[in-house]
Amino acid sequence: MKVGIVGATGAVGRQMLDCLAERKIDCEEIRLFASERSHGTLIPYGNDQLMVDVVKPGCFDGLDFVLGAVSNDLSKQFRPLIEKAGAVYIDNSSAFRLEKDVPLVVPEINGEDSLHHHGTIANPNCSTIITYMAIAPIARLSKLVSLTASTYQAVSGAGMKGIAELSTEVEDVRQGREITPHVFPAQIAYNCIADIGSMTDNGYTTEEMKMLNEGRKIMHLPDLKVTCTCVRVPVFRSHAISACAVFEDRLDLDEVKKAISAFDGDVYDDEVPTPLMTSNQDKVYVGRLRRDLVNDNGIALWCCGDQIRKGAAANAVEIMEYVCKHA
Ligand code: 11C
Repeated sequence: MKVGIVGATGAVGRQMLDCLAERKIDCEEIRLFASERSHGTLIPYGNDQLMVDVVKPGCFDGLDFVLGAVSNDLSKQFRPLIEKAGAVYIDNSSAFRLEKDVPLVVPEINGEDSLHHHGTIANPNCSTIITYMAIAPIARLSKLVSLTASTYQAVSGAGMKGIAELSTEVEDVRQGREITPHVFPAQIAYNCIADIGSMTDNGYTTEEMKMLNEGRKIMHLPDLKVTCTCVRVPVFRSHAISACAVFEDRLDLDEVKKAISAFDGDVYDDEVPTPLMTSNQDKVYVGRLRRDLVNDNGIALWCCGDQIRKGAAANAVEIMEYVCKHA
């Protein structure tokens, strides 16, 4: 298999490369692409080092898959070149997620959808992946009707620059220096910011609307109702979500725990999962399962997952594996 990664030097791009190595994917060739600034950078891969190139005419020729970890604008530029070269593009941007002909896939939930691609497959938003990984096994017991969620999103969701901003601000606070946020809309050190993405007309942010729109598509539930509040928290890695989901039936909590434990990619944890304990691994941890006190058919839970891995890079690599295995 010949694989390319665009955006190879970012947090998600680097993790994609690590995932290829960890999962021992048999790659005959790997080509890394990034901006001019990173041209010539060497990135370790196993016992080798791979050199980062820039995207130029013909650079995708002969590749089977290209994994994308670039902005929406760059993704729109690269997609036609990748498709023309005959490679399957697995894109982590939000540019094409809601397009009818682009499957939006979490392999454990709707892997089948990836087999109906027309050249591009989209990787969902990170909080969306982690939340529905927790909800999907329950939704197999009874139809999911609605979801109310609040996210607690790590700074690395905004890439390397988000990590740098939290580190800098913590030091600035310690030294008594004035804080000037650049990446986040307010100081993130010792703070929480309920403002991720950009504001839309209905008072929800773009990030919050992904939980609704992408959730409907992944779960094949066009009428699913979702209310979401997305919050940035001063955590380096792993997003956490407090979710309350309402189902058609009143479910037995032990049955629900069993279903979550049996679901590929999930761990049910009777302790309280935290971002620290779920960082640097691909599993989604679910805990605090309890009956909703507002709606008889509601279930409340807490889940955590590494958003650079399962929320982005690992999910993309799993999509590639799924397509290879089933095509
Ligand atoms: C964040 N979830 O934590 C965002 C970043 O739709 O894939 C990813 C945005 C997306 O800031």
